Amino acid sequence: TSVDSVPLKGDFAVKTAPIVQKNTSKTLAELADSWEHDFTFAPIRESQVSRAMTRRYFQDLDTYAESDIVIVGAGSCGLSTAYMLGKARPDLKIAIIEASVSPGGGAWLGGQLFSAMVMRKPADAFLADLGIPYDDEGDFVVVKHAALFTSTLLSKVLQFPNIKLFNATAVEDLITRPMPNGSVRIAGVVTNWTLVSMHHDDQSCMDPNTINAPIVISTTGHDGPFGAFCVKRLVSMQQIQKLGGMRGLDMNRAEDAIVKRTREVVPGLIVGGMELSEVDGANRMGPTFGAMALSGVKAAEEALRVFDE
Ligand code: AHZ
Repeated sequence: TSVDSVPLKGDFAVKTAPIVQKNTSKTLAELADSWEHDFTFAPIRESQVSRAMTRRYFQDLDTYAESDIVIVGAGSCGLSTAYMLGKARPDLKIAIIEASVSPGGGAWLGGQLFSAMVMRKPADAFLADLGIPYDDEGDFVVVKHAALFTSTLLSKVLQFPNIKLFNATAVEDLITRPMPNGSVRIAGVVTNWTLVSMHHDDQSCMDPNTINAPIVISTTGHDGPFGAFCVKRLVSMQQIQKLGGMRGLDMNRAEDAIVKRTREVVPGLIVGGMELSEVDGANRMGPTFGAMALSGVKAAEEALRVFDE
């Protein structure tokens, strides 16, 4: 018998007894009078905090293990896609997998280290739908801070009850099913904690998790440490021959091309945003974000076509 076990036995009953929560909610005005007098936080036991988080997370893992749509990457395109899907179909289960701790990808600044975000028309329609204010400069509009765009979009996406963001989680592989013609259809994703994904070379036995879904939408950005993940995997599994490779910067050509080419690249896998530039050899656009928003709108439409069929 360990030294701890004796007191623990009696204690255990007390610790597991349900803690009755008193409704201690106050208005901020009532709080203002209390700082010097009776101010105190409502009581809590440490285990309640752990359980409040882990119970929900594991419930979400269970719920979203079978999803309707998985979005890979929560940058400007992935979040725009999620917003459109969440609005259109509250009945679908949508999981977003984001490798970084912080969702938003490259859309926290407008480009370089500057704050303002430029969107060419007609992408102002997306801002209007979100209720984000902007300066109208004729052919383009300017949001005063890219973070205003990203935080507004993110807050709306996170409020949809049928969307779950799993951040700090990387897509490590794709689930496939054979097709009669010898190719494959994408049928979900293989995931792992990003910190685990980063340590496969020096730790063993860190097998991944999975999410089954009939539609995966990949918006992992152009090639980089994490970018273009799904399309690079399509090449290594011989589902597309090679990548076109993102071309140099040409704002006019790039934005039109990304929106027009947003599509199901192989059965079950829709690609949007800058990941597409790697598939098709499209130009980059630099710091203009209209194509990311409208590629997201189009990716959502492509996905919904499958469910509406
Ligand atoms: O962390 C990545 C980022 O948040 C995430 N991601 C990448 N690989 C992943 C993986 N699993 C999970 N294997 C992954 N998440 O995907 C997100 C991509 O966001 P982004 O902002 O890089 O891409 P985007 O296509 O939404 O927006 C591109 C914005 C650009 S790049 C550009 C240029 O270079 O010219 N111009 C614009 C407007």
